[in-house]
Amino acid sequence: MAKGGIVAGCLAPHPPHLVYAENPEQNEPVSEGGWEQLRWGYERLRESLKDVDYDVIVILSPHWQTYVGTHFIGVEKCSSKSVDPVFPNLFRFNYDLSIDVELAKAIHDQAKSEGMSVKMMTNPDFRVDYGTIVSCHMVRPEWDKPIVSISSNRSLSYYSVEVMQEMMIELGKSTAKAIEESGKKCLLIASNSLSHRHFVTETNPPEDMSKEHITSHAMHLWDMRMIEMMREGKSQQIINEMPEFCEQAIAETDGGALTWLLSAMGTPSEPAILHGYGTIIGTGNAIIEWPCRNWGA
Ligand code: 2X7
Ligand code: FE2
Repeated sequence: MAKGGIVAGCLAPHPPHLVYAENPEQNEPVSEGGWEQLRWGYERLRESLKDVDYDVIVILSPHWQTYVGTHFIGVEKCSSKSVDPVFPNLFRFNYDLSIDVELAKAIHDQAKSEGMSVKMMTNPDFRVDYGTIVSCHMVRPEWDKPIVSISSNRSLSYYSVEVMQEMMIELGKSTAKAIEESGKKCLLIASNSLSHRHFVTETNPPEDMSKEHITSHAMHLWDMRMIEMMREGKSQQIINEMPEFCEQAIAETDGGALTWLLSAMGTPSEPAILHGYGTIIGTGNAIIEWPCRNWGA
């Protein structure tokens, strides 16, 4: 069997506002648009991936939070309505998706053999988190690929960003090894915003773009610093600076998704492609692609 591999890694943020603004048939609320810079960024990412052949999307979302180890969805079909607990006015989305349980189990088993605490989630009524759904929808609205859904182990809450990073680096290596042995071509998604300080009141209508901006200059500077490092291929420096970034920018990278992604790609020194940047209720969001398929073996 030919070796599997990662065709691309993506940083693909999940504020439900993006799906709300797109008005897909699966989402109940109706909008007049909004957040176009980010939605055009997703358009550019989709264009970049349109001729890329892959079998499965592997995604880690900070909104599926598990406190004892990392969990993987282990049921083949998930279908229900996902309602954002904070923004039920924007996101009530009917989803119907397939899970690649075989690959999920392979990553689980590999991580377990490395001593990690892991669990297959087999509850057939499990409600898939909105982070996973929004990022997958924005990257591949056709919903024609199975996914592997990985939880965010909140080791940060018990320990520190440093411990979270150690665990995500290991999970990334286990993910890469299991993918290689599976023979499958995979698209990896880290589903998170960058700076995450947000406004606490909503405008009327929510898509009033005259009110949208970053919450502070400090948050802007952190976001630009992280993006520049990604564009310059400085993955190791990103990992080194992650504790300060998480603390000072209240960054959503605290869920471990970006560290996991960088580790799975081998902490690349190749430059990433920035497809778009924009704010959503004051948080910073970048759509970034690492085109691993072009890097050679
Ligand atoms: O989950 C989110 C987020 N990360 C950022 C902004 C707004 C809403 O939801
Ligand atoms: Fe979020």
